[in-house]
Amino acid sequence: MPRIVGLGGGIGASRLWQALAEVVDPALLTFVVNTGDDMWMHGLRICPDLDTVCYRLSGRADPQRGWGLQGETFHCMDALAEIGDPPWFNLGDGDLATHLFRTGALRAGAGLAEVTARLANALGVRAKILPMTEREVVTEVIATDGSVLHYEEFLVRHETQVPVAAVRYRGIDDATPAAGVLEAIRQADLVVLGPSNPVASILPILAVKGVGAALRNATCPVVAVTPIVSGIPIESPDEARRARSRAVLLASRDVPARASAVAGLYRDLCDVFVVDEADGNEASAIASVGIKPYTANTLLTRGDADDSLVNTLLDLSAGCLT
Ligand code: FO1
Repeated sequence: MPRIVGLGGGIGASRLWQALAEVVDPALLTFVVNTGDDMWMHGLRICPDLDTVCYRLSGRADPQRGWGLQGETFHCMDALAEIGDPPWFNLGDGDLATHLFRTGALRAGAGLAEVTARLANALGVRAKILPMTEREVVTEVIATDGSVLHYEEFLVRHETQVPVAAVRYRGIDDATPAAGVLEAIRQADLVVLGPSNPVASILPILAVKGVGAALRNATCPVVAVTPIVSGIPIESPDEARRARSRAVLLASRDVPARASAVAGLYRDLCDVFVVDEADGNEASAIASVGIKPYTANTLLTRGDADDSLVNTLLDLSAGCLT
Protein backbone atom coordinates (compact mmCIF):
# COMPACT_ATOMS: atom_id res chain seq x y z
CA MET A 1 0.00 0.00 0.00
CA PRO A 2 1.38 3.44 -0.92
CA ARG A 3 2.10 6.32 1.43
CA ILE A 4 0.11 9.22 0.06
CA VAL A 5 0.32 12.89 0.96
CA GLY A 6 -2.60 15.10 -0.07
CA LEU A 7 -2.27 18.88 -0.15
CA GLY A 8 -5.48 20.92 0.11
CA GLY A 9 -8.62 21.07 2.15
CA GLY A 10 -12.10 22.43 1.88
CA ILE A 11 -15.06 20.73 0.34
CA GLY A 12 -13.54 19.46 -2.95
CA ALA A 13 -10.33 17.96 -1.64
CA SER A 14 -11.88 16.49 1.50
CA ARG A 15 -14.21 14.37 -0.66
CA LEU A 16 -11.18 12.93 -2.42
CA TRP A 17 -9.33 12.40 0.87
CA GLN A 18 -12.32 10.43 2.15
CA ALA A 19 -12.45 8.32 -1.03
CA LEU A 20 -8.73 7.55 -0.62
CA ALA A 21 -9.18 6.67 3.05
CA GLU A 22 -11.80 4.09 2.04
CA VAL A 23 -9.26 2.07 0.04
CA VAL A 24 -5.85 2.93 1.50
CA ASP A 25 -4.87 2.16 5.09
CA PRO A 26 -5.49 5.58 6.71
CA ALA A 27 -2.28 5.16 8.70
CA LEU A 28 -0.47 5.69 5.36
CA LEU A 29 -2.29 8.93 4.56
CA THR A 30 -1.17 12.45 5.49
CA PHE A 31 -3.20 15.51 4.55
CA VAL A 32 -1.58 18.93 4.61
CA VAL A 33 -4.32 21.50 4.90
CA ASN A 34 -4.57 25.20 4.04
CA THR A 35 -4.92 27.49 7.06
CA GLY A 36 -5.24 30.77 5.13
CA ASP A 37 -9.02 30.70 5.73
CA ASP A 38 -8.54 30.49 9.51
CA MET A 39 -9.90 33.40 11.50
CA TRP A 40 -10.72 34.75 14.92
CA MET A 41 -14.45 35.15 15.45
CA HIS A 42 -16.42 35.60 18.71
CA GLY A 43 -13.02 35.18 20.41
CA LEU A 44 -12.66 31.69 18.94
CA ARG A 45 -10.11 30.26 16.52
CA ILE A 46 -11.98 28.92 13.49
CA CYS A 47 -10.12 26.66 11.02
CA PRO A 48 -12.63 25.89 8.26
CA ASP A 49 -10.45 23.73 5.99
CA LEU A 50 -8.94 21.68 8.84
CA ASP A 51 -12.42 21.05 10.26
CA THR A 52 -13.92 20.20 6.88
CA VAL A 53 -11.23 17.54 6.34
CA CYS A 54 -11.54 16.24 9.90
CA TYR A 55 -15.35 16.01 9.82
CA ARG A 56 -15.30 14.37 6.39
CA LEU A 57 -12.73 11.74 7.38
CA SER A 58 -14.63 10.98 10.56
CA GLY A 59 -17.85 10.42 8.60
CA ARG A 60 -19.56 13.28 10.48
CA ALA A 61 -19.61 15.94 7.75
CA ASP A 62 -22.88 17.26 6.43
CA PRO A 63 -23.01 15.68 2.98
CA GLN A 64 -25.22 18.38 1.42
CA ARG A 65 -23.44 21.51 2.60
CA GLY A 66 -20.00 19.88 2.50
CA TRP A 67 -18.95 21.85 5.60
CA GLY A 68 -19.95 21.56 9.25
CA LEU A 69 -21.50 18.60 10.99
CA GLN A 70 -24.37 16.42 9.87
CA GLY A 71 -27.60 16.95 11.84
CA GLU A 72 -26.22 20.22 13.17
CA THR A 73 -28.33 22.81 15.02
CA PHE A 74 -27.66 26.56 15.10
CA HIS A 75 -29.28 27.64 18.40
CA CYS A 76 -26.26 29.68 19.44
CA MET A 77 -26.31 31.62 16.14
CA ASP A 78 -30.06 32.24 16.63
CA ALA A 79 -29.36 33.53 20.12
CA LEU A 80 -26.62 35.83 18.80
CA ALA A 81 -29.05 37.23 16.24
CA GLU A 82 -31.57 37.91 19.04
CA ILE A 83 -28.91 39.78 21.00
CA GLY A 84 -28.41 41.96 17.91
CA ASP A 85 -25.22 40.46 16.52
CA PRO A 86 -26.53 38.46 13.54
CA PRO A 87 -23.73 36.17 12.38
CA TRP A 88 -22.71 36.02 8.72
CA PHE A 89 -20.63 32.86 9.27
CA ASN A 90 -22.71 30.03 10.66
CA LEU A 91 -21.09 28.08 13.44
CA GLY A 92 -23.23 25.12 14.42
CA ASP A 93 -23.70 24.14 18.06
CA GLY A 94 -21.64 20.94 17.71
CA ASP A 95 -19.05 22.74 15.58
CA LEU A 96 -18.71 25.36 18.33
CA ALA A 97 -17.44 22.62 20.65
CA THR A 98 -14.52 22.12 18.22
CA HIS A 99 -13.73 25.84 18.25
CA LEU A 100 -14.03 26.07 22.05
CA PHE A 101 -11.72 23.09 22.49
CA ARG A 102 -9.18 24.40 19.95
CA THR A 103 -9.16 27.93 21.34
CA GLY A 104 -8.73 26.70 24.90
CA ALA A 105 -5.89 24.38 23.93
CA LEU A 106 -4.13 27.08 21.85
CA ARG A 107 -4.45 29.55 24.72
CA ALA A 108 -2.99 26.91 27.05
CA GLY A 109 0.09 26.78 24.81
CA ALA A 110 -0.52 23.85 22.46
CA GLY A 111 0.37 24.26 18.78
CA LEU A 112 -2.20 24.00 16.00
CA ALA A 113 -0.78 20.68 14.76
CA GLU A 114 -1.09 19.18 18.23
CA VAL A 115 -4.63 20.49 18.74
CA THR A 116 -5.64 19.22 15.29
CA ALA A 117 -4.22 15.77 16.12
CA ARG A 118 -6.18 15.70 19.40
CA LEU A 119 -9.41 16.67 17.65
CA ALA A 120 -8.88 14.14 14.85
CA ASN A 121 -8.07 11.44 17.38
CA ALA A 122 -11.19 12.24 19.40
CA LEU A 123 -13.29 11.88 16.24
CA GLY A 124 -11.67 8.55 15.37
CA VAL A 125 -9.73 9.80 12.34
CA ARG A 126 -6.71 7.60 11.69
CA ALA A 127 -5.17 9.53 8.80
CA LYS A 128 -2.78 12.31 9.79
CA ILE A 129 -4.18 15.82 9.33
CA LEU A 130 -1.54 18.57 9.45
CA PRO A 131 -1.99 22.33 9.21
CA MET A 132 0.34 23.75 6.54
CA THR A 133 2.01 25.92 9.21
CA GLU A 134 1.75 26.88 12.86
CA ARG A 135 1.99 30.59 11.96
CA GLU A 136 -1.08 32.69 11.34
CA VAL A 137 -1.48 33.25 7.61
CA VAL A 138 -4.52 35.14 6.33
CA THR A 139 -5.79 34.95 2.76
CA GLU A 140 -6.92 38.49 2.01
CA VAL A 141 -8.92 39.65 -0.96
CA ILE A 142 -8.13 43.21 -2.00
CA ALA A 143 -11.07 44.85 -3.69
CA THR A 144 -10.69 47.34 -6.53
CA ASP A 145 -11.68 50.16 -4.11
CA GLY A 146 -8.70 49.22 -1.92
CA SER A 147 -10.69 47.58 0.89
CA VAL A 148 -9.26 44.38 2.33
CA LEU A 149 -11.48 41.40 3.10
CA HIS A 150 -10.71 38.11 4.83
CA TYR A 151 -11.31 35.36 2.25
CA GLU A 152 -14.35 34.06 4.19
CA GLU A 153 -15.85 37.57 4.18
CA PHE A 154 -15.43 37.66 0.41
CA LEU A 155 -16.88 34.15 -0.05
CA VAL A 156 -19.63 34.01 2.56
CA ARG A 157 -20.47 37.52 3.80
CA HIS A 158 -20.32 39.20 0.37
CA GLU A 159 -21.12 36.06 -1.64
CA THR A 160 -18.16 36.91 -3.95
CA GLN A 161 -19.95 40.05 -5.21
CA VAL A 162 -16.88 42.24 -4.81
CA PRO A 163 -14.66 43.37 -7.71
CA VAL A 164 -11.28 41.85 -6.92
CA ALA A 165 -7.93 43.51 -7.64
CA ALA A 166 -5.62 41.00 -5.96
CA VAL A 167 -5.23 38.25 -3.39
CA ARG A 168 -2.44 38.08 -0.83
CA TYR A 169 -1.44 35.69 1.92
CA ARG A 170 -0.64 37.91 4.91
CA GLY A 171 2.07 36.38 7.11
CA ILE A 172 3.24 33.88 4.49
CA ASP A 173 6.84 35.19 4.49
CA ASP A 174 7.27 34.05 8.10
CA ALA A 175 5.46 30.75 7.63
CA THR A 176 7.48 27.59 7.95
CA PRO A 177 5.90 24.16 7.45
CA ALA A 178 4.29 22.52 10.48
CA ALA A 179 6.26 19.63 11.95
CA GLY A 180 5.89 16.55 9.80
CA VAL A 181 4.94 18.28 6.52
CA LEU A 182 8.29 18.08 4.74
CA GLU A 183 9.07 14.62 6.16
CA ALA A 184 5.74 13.30 4.88
CA ILE A 185 6.46 14.64 1.39
CA ARG A 186 9.98 13.15 1.46
CA GLN A 187 8.68 9.72 2.46
CA ALA A 188 5.63 9.66 0.15
CA ASP A 189 4.99 7.28 -2.73
CA LEU A 190 2.57 9.81 -4.18
CA VAL A 191 1.78 13.48 -3.55
CA VAL A 192 -1.62 14.75 -4.64
CA LEU A 193 -2.56 18.41 -5.07
CA GLY A 194 -6.28 18.15 -4.36
CA PRO A 195 -9.22 19.51 -6.36
CA SER A 196 -9.45 22.65 -4.21
CA ASN A 197 -9.79 26.31 -5.14
CA PRO A 198 -6.26 26.90 -6.52
CA VAL A 199 -5.78 30.47 -5.27
CA ALA A 200 -7.61 30.09 -1.94
CA SER A 201 -6.63 26.58 -0.90
CA ILE A 202 -3.61 25.24 -2.83
CA LEU A 203 -1.31 28.19 -3.55
CA PRO A 204 -1.09 29.20 0.15
CA ILE A 205 0.28 25.72 0.95
CA LEU A 206 2.72 25.89 -1.96
CA ALA A 207 3.84 29.34 -0.73
CA VAL A 208 4.92 28.04 2.69
CA LYS A 209 8.70 28.09 2.83
CA GLY A 210 10.24 24.85 1.61
CA VAL A 211 7.05 23.18 0.34
CA GLY A 212 7.64 24.05 -3.33
CA ALA A 213 11.26 22.83 -3.09
CA ALA A 214 10.11 19.62 -1.37
CA LEU A 215 7.71 18.94 -4.28
CA ARG A 216 10.38 19.73 -6.88
CA ASN A 217 12.78 17.34 -5.11
CA ALA A 218 10.19 14.63 -4.49
CA THR A 219 11.27 11.22 -5.71
CA CYS A 220 7.65 10.09 -6.14
CA PRO A 221 5.05 11.30 -8.66
CA VAL A 222 3.41 14.61 -7.80
CA VAL A 223 -0.10 14.63 -9.26
CA ALA A 224 -2.63 17.47 -9.36
CA VAL A 225 -6.34 16.79 -9.70
CA THR A 226 -8.34 19.40 -11.57
CA PRO A 227 -10.72 21.50 -9.49
CA ILE A 228 -12.49 22.57 -12.71
CA VAL A 229 -14.81 20.43 -14.77
CA SER A 230 -16.49 22.28 -17.59
CA GLY A 231 -19.92 21.62 -19.01
CA ILE A 232 -21.51 20.12 -15.90
CA PRO A 233 -24.72 21.64 -14.58
CA ILE A 234 -24.25 23.77 -11.46
CA GLU A 235 -26.61 22.20 -8.95
CA SER A 236 -27.01 24.81 -6.23
CA PRO A 237 -26.46 28.50 -5.53
CA ASP A 238 -23.72 27.38 -3.16
CA GLU A 239 -21.89 25.53 -5.91
CA ALA A 240 -22.30 28.52 -8.21
CA ARG A 241 -20.79 30.82 -5.56
CA ARG A 242 -17.80 28.54 -5.06
CA ALA A 243 -17.24 28.25 -8.84
CA ARG A 244 -17.41 32.05 -9.07
CA SER A 245 -14.91 32.42 -6.24
CA ARG A 246 -12.53 30.07 -8.05
CA ALA A 247 -12.90 31.94 -11.35
CA VAL A 248 -12.67 35.44 -9.84
CA LEU A 249 -9.57 34.64 -7.79
CA LEU A 250 -7.90 33.01 -10.80
CA ALA A 251 -8.81 36.07 -12.91
CA SER A 252 -7.05 38.28 -10.33
CA ARG A 253 -3.88 36.50 -11.51
CA ASP A 254 -4.87 36.68 -15.18
CA VAL A 255 -5.48 32.93 -15.20
CA PRO A 256 -8.60 31.70 -17.03
CA ALA A 257 -10.87 29.21 -15.25
CA ARG A 258 -9.76 26.21 -17.32
CA ALA A 259 -8.10 22.99 -16.26
CA SER A 260 -5.05 23.61 -18.47
CA ALA A 261 -4.59 27.10 -17.01
CA VAL A 262 -4.62 25.64 -13.48
CA ALA A 263 -2.02 23.11 -14.66
CA GLY A 264 0.06 26.11 -15.78
CA LEU A 265 -0.09 27.50 -12.23
CA TYR A 266 1.40 24.25 -10.90
CA ARG A 267 4.07 23.92 -13.62
CA ASP A 268 7.50 22.91 -12.26
CA LEU A 269 5.80 21.43 -9.18
CA CYS A 270 3.82 18.51 -10.54
CA ASP A 271 4.46 15.74 -13.03
CA VAL A 272 0.90 14.72 -13.83
CA PHE A 273 -2.38 16.63 -14.07
CA VAL A 274 -5.58 14.60 -13.90
CA VAL A 275 -8.27 16.25 -15.96
CA ASP A 276 -11.91 15.17 -16.01
CA GLU A 277 -13.07 12.94 -18.85
CA ALA A 278 -15.42 15.76 -19.86
CA ASP A 279 -12.39 17.96 -20.49
CA GLY A 280 -10.26 15.59 -22.54
CA ASN A 281 -9.76 18.43 -25.04
CA GLU A 282 -7.60 20.20 -22.43
CA ALA A 283 -4.98 17.45 -22.55
CA SER A 284 -2.76 18.91 -25.26
CA ALA A 285 -2.70 22.33 -23.57
CA ILE A 286 -1.68 20.61 -20.31
CA ALA A 287 1.07 18.70 -22.10
CA SER A 288 2.31 21.95 -23.61
CA VAL A 289 3.12 23.33 -20.11
CA GLY A 290 5.31 20.27 -19.54
CA ILE A 291 2.89 18.27 -17.38
CA LYS A 292 1.62 14.84 -18.33
CA PRO A 293 -2.19 14.84 -18.68
CA TYR A 294 -4.37 11.94 -17.50
CA THR A 295 -8.09 11.63 -17.93
CA ALA A 296 -10.40 10.20 -15.26
CA ASN A 297 -13.85 10.63 -13.82
CA THR A 298 -12.90 13.22 -11.21
CA LEU A 299 -16.44 13.90 -9.97
CA LEU A 300 -16.79 11.97 -6.77
CA THR A 301 -20.53 12.53 -6.88
CA ARG A 302 -21.14 10.71 -10.16
CA GLY A 303 -22.34 7.47 -8.61
CA ASP A 304 -20.81 4.12 -9.29
CA ALA A 305 -17.86 5.33 -11.37
CA ASP A 306 -16.54 7.08 -8.25
CA ASP A 307 -13.44 4.97 -7.94
CA SER A 308 -11.99 5.90 -11.34
CA LEU A 309 -10.02 8.80 -9.84
CA VAL A 310 -8.83 6.82 -6.83
CA ASN A 311 -7.73 3.95 -9.08
CA THR A 312 -5.85 6.37 -11.34
CA LEU A 313 -4.04 7.80 -8.30
CA LEU A 314 -3.16 4.34 -6.99
CA ASP A 315 -1.84 3.33 -10.42
CA LEU A 316 0.25 6.50 -10.52
CA SER A 317 1.66 5.79 -7.06
CA ALA A 318 2.68 2.33 -8.23
CA GLY A 319 4.43 3.83 -11.25
CA CYS A 320 1.98 2.04 -13.55
CA LEU A 321 0.97 5.04 -15.60
CA THR A 322 4.09 7.20 -15.80
N1 FO1 B 1 -19.68 28.26 4.20
C1 FO1 B 1 -20.74 29.01 3.86
O1 FO1 B 1 -21.03 29.15 2.68
N2 FO1 B 1 -21.50 29.65 4.83
C2 FO1 B 1 -21.23 29.51 6.15
O2 FO1 B 1 -21.93 30.11 6.98
C3 FO1 B 1 -20.12 28.68 6.52
C4 FO1 B 1 -19.81 28.43 7.85
C5 FO1 B 1 -18.76 27.56 8.16
C6 FO1 B 1 -18.47 27.25 9.49
C7 FO1 B 1 -17.44 26.38 9.80
C8 FO1 B 1 -16.69 25.80 8.76
O3 FO1 B 1 -15.70 24.94 9.08
C9 FO1 B 1 -16.96 26.09 7.46
C10 FO1 B 1 -18.00 26.96 7.13
N3 FO1 B 1 -18.30 27.28 5.80
C11 FO1 B 1 -19.37 28.07 5.48
C12 FO1 B 1 -17.49 26.72 4.73
C13 FO1 B 1 -16.27 27.59 4.37
O4 FO1 B 1 -16.64 28.85 3.95
C14 FO1 B 1 -15.51 26.91 3.20
O5 FO1 B 1 -15.53 25.55 3.32
C15 FO1 B 1 -14.07 27.09 3.08
O6 FO1 B 1 -13.43 27.88 3.94
C16 FO1 B 1 -13.58 27.10 1.66
O7 FO1 B 1 -12.37 26.48 1.62
